[in-house]
Amino acid sequence: MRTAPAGSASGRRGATAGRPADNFAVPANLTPPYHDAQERFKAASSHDEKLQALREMIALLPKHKGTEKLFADLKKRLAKLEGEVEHAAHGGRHADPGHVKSEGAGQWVLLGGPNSGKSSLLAALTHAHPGIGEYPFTTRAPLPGMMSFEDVQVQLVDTPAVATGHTEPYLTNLAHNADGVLLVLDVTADDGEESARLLVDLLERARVWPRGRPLPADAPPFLAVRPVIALGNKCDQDDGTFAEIAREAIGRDLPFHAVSALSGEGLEELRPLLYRTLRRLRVYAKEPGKKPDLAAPFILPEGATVNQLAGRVHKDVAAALRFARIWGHAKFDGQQVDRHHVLSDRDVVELHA
Ligand SMILES: Nc1nc2c(ncn2[C@@H]2O[C@H](COP(=O)(O)OP(=O)(O)OP(=O)(O)O)[C@@H](O)[C@H]2O)c(=O)[nH]1
Ligand SMILES: [Mg+2]
Repeated sequence: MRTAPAGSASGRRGATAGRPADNFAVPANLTPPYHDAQERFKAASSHDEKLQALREMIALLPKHKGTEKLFADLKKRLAKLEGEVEHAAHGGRHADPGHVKSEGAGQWVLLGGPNSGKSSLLAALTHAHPGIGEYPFTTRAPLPGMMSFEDVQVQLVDTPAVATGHTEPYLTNLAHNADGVLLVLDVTADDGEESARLLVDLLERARVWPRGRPLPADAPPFLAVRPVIALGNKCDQDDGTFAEIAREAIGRDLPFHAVSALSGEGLEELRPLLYRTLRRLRVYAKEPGKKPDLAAPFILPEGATVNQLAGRVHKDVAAALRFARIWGHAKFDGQQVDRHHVLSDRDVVELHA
């Protein structure tokens, strides 16, 4: 084990003799972004935050002879942390609330002020049964649910409220690691503008950059460019004054949808929007001479090729693939294509190995 830099280890919480928890031997020439990531590593309160900061440190470490040992040390710590996160994900003692395993076509995290209706939306769109209450801070921990849309499932994650002095620190990680973020605003609230500002601040701390917003030249590193959609909930009670103020505060460039978890208004439009915004493809694989399993599409990113589908079916199929036949958007049914062919949503693909 490495020796710690002078003065860094003693007294630190979690440190063992001669083996500091959060300190690293420091060679010269480390850049300010590296130090910044290291500071975030030290300050991290959850496994996910630590993991993210550590990955950034590794990426930002100048690679030369003088940093070889530090590089090895960082990699070792990364492997250890990844092991711990894996353990937690499987019900280990230290389950991290900032980490919800993504399932289905993709994960949307719902963020919003107390009583904005996050849990009500989760209940209306999925089969999950979150606690719903008139009083604030009903939800104490993230809760996932699966939303059906046609033949796919999209994951929604309900979260504890975002409020001054009460925001759970792990929400930044949850937002950063999600495929998309839903900002839930209560259109009947008096403090709507303030709630919107808190959400904007949270996104900034989470380093989530709304997809479609031009990136500035001085954009901070490691931004997660993700779709962000604002929902104006409780539109059944909207008197029309709120939406404009909230849109201004949340950012006019963000898509804004009026919904009501109570009356169901806007929810049927929301399902396709959430799926389509993830930019995924549903592709049905079939074996020659057999029917495709239309109930179980493979979900691939937009732009995926026949090769990627074959890899998902089995690595041996991908290795031995000679060609494929496609039914769907292709010019004619059963058209023969090679492994580089770009797939479309709902293609049926027969793989010939
Ligand atoms: N009128 C109306 N009331 C709603 C709507 N959605 C939620 N509510 C009510 O608003 C209150 C808060 O709803 P929740 O779903 O618990 O809100 P939350 O955002 O999960 O709240 P916290 O967990 O405390 O952060 C409850 O009394 C709901 O019945 C809606 O669309 N219209
Ligand atoms: Mg709730």
